[in-house]
Amino acid sequence: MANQNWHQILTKKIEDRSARVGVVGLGYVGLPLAVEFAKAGFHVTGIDLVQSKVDQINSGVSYIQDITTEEMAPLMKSGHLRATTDFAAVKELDTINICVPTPLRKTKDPDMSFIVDSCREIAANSHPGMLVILESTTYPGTTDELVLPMLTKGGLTAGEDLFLCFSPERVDPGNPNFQTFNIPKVVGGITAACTSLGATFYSQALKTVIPVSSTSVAEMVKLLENTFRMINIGLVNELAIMCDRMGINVWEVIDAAASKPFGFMPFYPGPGLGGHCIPIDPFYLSWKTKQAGIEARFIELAGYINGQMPHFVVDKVQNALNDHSKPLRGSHVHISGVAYKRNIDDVRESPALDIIHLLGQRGAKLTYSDPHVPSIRIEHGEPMKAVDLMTAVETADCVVIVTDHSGQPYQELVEKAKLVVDTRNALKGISSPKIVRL
Ligand code: SAJ
Repeated sequence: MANQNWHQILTKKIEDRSARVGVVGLGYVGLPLAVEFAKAGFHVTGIDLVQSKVDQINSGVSYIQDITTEEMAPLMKSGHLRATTDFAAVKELDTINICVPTPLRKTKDPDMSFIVDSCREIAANSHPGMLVILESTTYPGTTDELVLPMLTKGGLTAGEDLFLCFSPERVDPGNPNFQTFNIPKVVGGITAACTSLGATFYSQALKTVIPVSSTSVAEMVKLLENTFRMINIGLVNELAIMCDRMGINVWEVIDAAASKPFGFMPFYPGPGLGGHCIPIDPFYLSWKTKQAGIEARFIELAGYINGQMPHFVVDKVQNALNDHSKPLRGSHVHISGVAYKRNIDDVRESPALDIIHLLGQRGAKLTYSDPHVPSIRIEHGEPMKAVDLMTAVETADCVVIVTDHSGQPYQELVEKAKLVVDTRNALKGISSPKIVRL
């Protein structure tokens, strides 16, 4: 086509909803995003490598807790949402959101393979007049240094016939108050034209859009948000260790500090840092700053402290049993709750897995219960199946509350247990000589 004003053309197609929207990666970020744009009236094509996910979506079944099958069914019926494993679909798409995983390797350096593979496929099927937005959490500079060259090597020009942005995903699975539609959406482009098109795009389906001046700003926003949490959790974990040595109730300290109506935000100590965001994302930043010769010391220190918490808990269990003249070796220790945080079923990076592994290394006989997690596999260990909590409490020498799921019979647990180590203040308000608190 002659020198088209693609910005104008795409803006019009986005505003009249005729733009064909694509989402690469149909997980807890991509599927809700695809559903929001389908609900806004766009025809959306989801692209995922896993055939079973594609089949479930095309049969109107949701596998994501925040999306109901009832919500998806009409979108399938009306043809506003479909899924495929074939990247050739990109040829027909006007916009593409990349929502693929960005895991860290064991060596704490970023695994960019999912982003690279997706960009390779998109580049192979690209055409003039595309808006591409990377949403996967990554180090500042990824969009400019890695994605842009891959998408322009075929001759497209950013800001003219290719519009490239970064927009951090802020999905909080299971959050009853904030879902994709009403979580403010930050977006920054390679050029001002890219940013404005990205902002126009999100404004069609999401409640609030926050344009920023570049992709690096948008990438850094996400890392600040999650590094802020990780470091503050590290701070209160260190405070918990200090209070333990000084015989001060750290939970009472934090609750009283939280009475300050300004300039304070409570975080709580725990058995360690789990999940696929908070323990991971800050290391994207520290990896990148290291390349620039800057040591991200806060991140490294907080990572160390948070990583020590499982060991701190295991020592606490051993000392508590010792105070009851019981060696850890040979004692039955029951773990109550293994998900990485309350009321979810996700065990990724869960400190419970480390605690079970460490207790096993010291000879404890282990069982666990978790209403949301029927079975787990400990690294290099046999799979474990959940047992009934109160049955285990009857025989365990020590019960360790690692995840404080709601609706658990904590009062009865204390009455029947011989000894309880509470790492989450789940027994707040219950006093008993049997309770040892973090
Ligand atoms: N944790 C503590 N003490 C705290 C808070 C959390 O030990 O005071 C632990 C949790 O038990 C868990 C880990 O830290 O093991 C992470 O907990 P999280 O509450 O940060 O939950 P995540 O990992 O699900 O974080 C997500 C993030 N959302 C996105 O990245 C889009 C985070 O930015 C949200 O703030 C968080 O959800 C949330 O608030 O629920």
